[in-house]
Amino acid sequence: MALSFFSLVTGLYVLHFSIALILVNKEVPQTRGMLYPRESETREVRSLDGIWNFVRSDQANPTQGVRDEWYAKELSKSRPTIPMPVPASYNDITTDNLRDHVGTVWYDRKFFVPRSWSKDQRIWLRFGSVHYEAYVWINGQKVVKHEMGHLPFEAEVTDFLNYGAENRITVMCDNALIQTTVPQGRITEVPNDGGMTIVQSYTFDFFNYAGIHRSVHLYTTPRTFIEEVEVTTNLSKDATVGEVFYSVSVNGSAANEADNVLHIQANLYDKEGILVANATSDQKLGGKLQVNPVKPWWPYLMHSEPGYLYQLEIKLLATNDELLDVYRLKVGIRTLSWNSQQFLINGKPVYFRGFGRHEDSDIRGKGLDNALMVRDFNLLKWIGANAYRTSHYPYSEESMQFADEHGIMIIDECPSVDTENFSQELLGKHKSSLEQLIHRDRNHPSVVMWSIANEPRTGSVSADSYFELVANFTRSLDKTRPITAAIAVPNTQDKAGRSLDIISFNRYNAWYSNAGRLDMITQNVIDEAIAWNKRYNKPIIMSEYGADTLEGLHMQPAYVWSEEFQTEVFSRHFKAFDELRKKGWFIGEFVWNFADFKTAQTYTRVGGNKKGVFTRARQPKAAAHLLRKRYFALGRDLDQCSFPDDLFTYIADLIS
Ligand code: BDP
Repeated sequence: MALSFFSLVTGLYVLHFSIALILVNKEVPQTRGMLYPRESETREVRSLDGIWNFVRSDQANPTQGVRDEWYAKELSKSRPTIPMPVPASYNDITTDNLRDHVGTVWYDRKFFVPRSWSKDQRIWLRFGSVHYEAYVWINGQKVVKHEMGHLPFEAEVTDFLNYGAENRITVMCDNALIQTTVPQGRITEVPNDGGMTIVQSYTFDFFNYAGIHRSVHLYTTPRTFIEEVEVTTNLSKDATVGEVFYSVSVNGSAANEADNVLHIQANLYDKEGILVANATSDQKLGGKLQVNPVKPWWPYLMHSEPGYLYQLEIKLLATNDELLDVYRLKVGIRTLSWNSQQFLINGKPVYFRGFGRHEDSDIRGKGLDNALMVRDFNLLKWIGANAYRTSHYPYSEESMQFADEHGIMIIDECPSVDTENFSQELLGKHKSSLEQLIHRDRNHPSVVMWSIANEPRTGSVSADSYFELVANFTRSLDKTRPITAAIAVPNTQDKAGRSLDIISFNRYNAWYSNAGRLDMITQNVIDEAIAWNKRYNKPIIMSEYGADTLEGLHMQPAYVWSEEFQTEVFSRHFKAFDELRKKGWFIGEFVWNFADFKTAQTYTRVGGNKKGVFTRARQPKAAAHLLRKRYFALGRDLDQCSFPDDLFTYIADLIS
């Protein structure tokens, strides 16, 4: 009996084993709207963050809540609820084993909608991210379904709300990962002490945190409103004149009236709020603004005023100049270019010195946390990093805005990690994840590269056409940024590199290979980077290297897991990087990882992955001080930045 019951459950999470050798390029749905919710004279924003009510479904019966229509009334009427913070992962909040729950969970809360909102406007409900799949009801009516963690989605709820009255929002979230989700996982049915249970497994090395991870907003727009704004920028050769090209899409009935010719008034303000350029759009609602003299957007430590942002004000006007809508966004004016040797920003070659990171912290898991975000940026700047990769999924919109402001360059990665079993269905979802990512992040000056996967199994035959299709699709959406992927298969076996613009490789010398052998790092790194470059004739980045390190464990001579060992591993890599830098095509070094983070339970992980330069509580390990000296030394050598006063501790008069 139990067996057939569980077979039914696993059947719901059908396992796909299709080894599709012929992959066809099919269209993926295009994202609409989803401008970050901002208040203006025509828009209001309200947060639904706070404590919600929460119910976990019976693992063996994940669809019961849908069948029994738990969304039709308050959740507490169907099941006992517990309080659950939003935003946060739900996994580490309770004292029982919610952590390892597989399948669906439910959230609900009530909220008030003022009477004033009923007047001639539209109301939108927007989620910053729910991992992995979400179904949303308002007052018992289904309003939106979305698949894919770490990316926003929204729905118009104007006709679902009670105005001047209380409303209820219900969310069902499913964390199950199968072979056709992004990322992939497997659900299996295994015996346990009580009979049978279902188990979620995955190969990627971070905990599959789930829940309502980012903020939930209600916001208003006018009936006819600015739905999309796309911005690209350019600089004159001498970098004195800047150009901002904007294109706007409008949604609403006024846009369809033949005698109403809508137009855009675009105003650009500098940091002091002074108007530096303005223009009226053409009939396609696009146009160009010219800024002379311009202050370009520069990365941190590459310029004395990094992260310079202008404010672009977009005003939507009717024929009679009636103001219909206003939306404002920050714009950084910069150019990107690349060739077989270099990656350049504003015409200047870039050498990346950064990190692979995770959105991860104690208790909240992957939940948005402003305190953590600001602390992390303070540490990035303290250590002299100029870049990070959003390994292995899109990070919060708030952190993207913060990176813009602080001049931190981002390699923006979609949620495809350890990609394998290349099927047509997976290809569609993978492309959709990139479409959603690019739609969300295309206007950020901090985003300088798209990463289309981390450690995909690119040795297999079908990886060849699969990654060609993914890369071409990405290029069709954005030609202004190069494409990379962090590859771990040996270069002789790789089949994806030919489709990329920049090759990133991950390798753990003295850790996963030749563990403990500090004398087997430098030459291996040099040889491998050269081999990648020889094979593809493209710029090369080392996107991951590192060693697990238990804070406070000291051993001399260095021994695996000790702080001395991590420091030595870094130093041996630095030697290799300096050799490689002389070759001209080696353009960056990214430590794995910025901070310790949680993983699935395995005997290789003591409380999680400990390769952080910072602890999970964001305090430096010994190697952080070494890395800081290197990143600032590189900054001074390459970008003429100055040293912070406390970079070198006084030792003696004899040493300078
Ligand atoms: C790499 C993965 C990364 C892991 C790291 C490690 O890209 O996600 O956390 O190895 O094992 O292969 O520390």
